[in-house]
Amino acid sequence: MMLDYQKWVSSPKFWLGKLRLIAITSFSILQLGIFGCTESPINSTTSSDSPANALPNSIIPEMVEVPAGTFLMGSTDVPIAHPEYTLELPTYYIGKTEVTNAQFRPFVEGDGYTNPDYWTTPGWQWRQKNTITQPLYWDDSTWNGDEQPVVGISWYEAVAYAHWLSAQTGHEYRLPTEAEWEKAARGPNGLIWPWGDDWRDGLANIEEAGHGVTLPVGSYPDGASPYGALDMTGNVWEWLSSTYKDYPLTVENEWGESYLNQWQEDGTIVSRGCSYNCGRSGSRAAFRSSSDSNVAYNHFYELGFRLASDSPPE
Ligand SMILES: [Ca+2]
Repeated sequence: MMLDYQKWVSSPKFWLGKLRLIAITSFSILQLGIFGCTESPINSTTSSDSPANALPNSIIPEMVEVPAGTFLMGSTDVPIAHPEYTLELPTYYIGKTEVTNAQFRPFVEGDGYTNPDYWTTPGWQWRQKNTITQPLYWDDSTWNGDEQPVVGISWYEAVAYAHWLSAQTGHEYRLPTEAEWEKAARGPNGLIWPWGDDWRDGLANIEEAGHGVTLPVGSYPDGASPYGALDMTGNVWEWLSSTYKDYPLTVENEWGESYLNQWQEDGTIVSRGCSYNCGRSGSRAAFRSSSDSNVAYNHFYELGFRLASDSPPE
């Protein structure tokens, strides 16, 4: 995968994408000059003018389909997930794995940390104030293997990456909502763990597996959810687009400009999916957690993310 990325960076297609992006950015600045408008940084990243398919497929996170329909959310057995209730979602797509360091690398080495177009307004202010230019553990060999999930990132960086990838590919990626994450993990009938209702050893990188560190994503293929999503419990916690709310939830748009821009540094954002450091009770797929938007700055290396999308990538 690293080889593919290096080939991509040195390819004419990469530099063509760069030039296109510069042209789009320049055009946005020109628009501001002519019309005096305050263009949304978020809207401009999802422009259909974005360079299409500039990245090699190996760098783009793989997605699995979750078909439309109802599902069981919450659990009477998990105190913070009361009550159990039914929701319905349209078809959507979710990352087969957590986003890896190799997949995050072109965002770091490209203009991910220098172009405010990808960031929410509070996120960009946070990045500037703290001079954030890469994930916290980017240079730490314990955490930075190509196939390990990216960690040490704030929610702001996860959102910016989704906008950046959308701009690179012309396909809109986002973070999953809490409801989408739970259905993808538990299937339509509310499984206790992604693989079923009975605990089985050797299906997840949680504390009792004894690794004490993140593993390459997808290291437990037999622990797949009913839709084929991997590491839905274990390896790293995963940022979602949802703020923490009491159940029952309703299905809402959580990827609009005003929604994303409302979360300041103390925004309470849900994370799901358990880490290598979770006990068995926390590894239940209904278990909920949350963190402040800027939590990477507090040295948290158990937290990464996976993507979602409304439509299948081409
Ligand atoms: Ca996980």
